[in-house]
Amino acid sequence: MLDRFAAFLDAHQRFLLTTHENPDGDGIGASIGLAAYLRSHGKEVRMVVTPSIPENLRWLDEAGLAEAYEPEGRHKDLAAWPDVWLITDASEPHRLGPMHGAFESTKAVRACLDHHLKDAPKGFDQEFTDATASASAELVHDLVATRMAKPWPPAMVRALYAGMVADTGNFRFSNATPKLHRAAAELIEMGAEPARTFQGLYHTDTPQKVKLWGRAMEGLRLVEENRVALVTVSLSDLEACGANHEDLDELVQQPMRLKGVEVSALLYEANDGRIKLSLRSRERVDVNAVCKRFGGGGHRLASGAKLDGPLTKALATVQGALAEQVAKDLG
Ligand SMILES: [Mn+2]
Repeated sequence: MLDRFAAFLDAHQRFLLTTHENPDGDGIGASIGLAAYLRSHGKEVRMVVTPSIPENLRWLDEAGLAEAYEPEGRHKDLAAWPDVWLITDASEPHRLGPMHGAFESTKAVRACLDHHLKDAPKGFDQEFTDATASASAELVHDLVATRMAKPWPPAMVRALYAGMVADTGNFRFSNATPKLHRAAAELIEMGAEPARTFQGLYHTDTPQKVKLWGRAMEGLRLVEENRVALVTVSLSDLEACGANHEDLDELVQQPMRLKGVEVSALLYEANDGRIKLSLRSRERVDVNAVCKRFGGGGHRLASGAKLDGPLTKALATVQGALAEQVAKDLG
């Protein structure tokens, strides 16, 4: 796959690099790494991000390559610029969010570089996917490994390492393969800094967020013989802490630290008054089945849905559905 990808890159000149909406460390890391590779091969490269590069990833982009998407401003004619429009770390065009329309209209070759396990990608002229890779950054690493003399540019080294850290939870998840560790070791030899990367990616919370998590955990409820954890956050909780909805990211994972908890549920009030439900399962309970009952979905172990308010009513509904699913899956 990578030989085919390298030949494809060689054959074109102007590359627009984008990743999924609300990008993560891997999408940004893979894009910045690939941009450095393309530039070293004399290519023109732009990188456009929706809505903008997240605060905790800005240090990866010292050159200021990432342009925040401005559909009414400087990116009005974005679709006309590239020879190749490449999406990294996603293989479904709609994951571009607001950029999707422009992607559909472009005359450029539409391509993706991705490692997600999905059905065959649709909506691309060229697809480069490998579901055995732990991260898109690993794919870029493997591309560069046989095609660029070492040492590689510092920005590339930092970005690829950060992408690997981001997608393996700092080498904690089951996708942290021996091969990935070897690649990461090479990057460290070229200057990647594990401590700085971890601090940069993860230790960036605000006091407002930490207070909100404390408040949410204060209200933690354990039901079904302590196998189900329930956490709720209302708009007034957010207000009381000076926090916002972004601060809820990953909160649903928190109760999974508890021994014996099989399912964690987070319910929070959205601005429109509806209730967003987020579910995580350790391994045995099918939370996708629960979310499907409410018109939502996702994966067996991570899923979401939207319910009508108020929060207390939604909580009771969800609790009932979880009790039934737990009885079914755990007996
Ligand atoms: Mn990824």
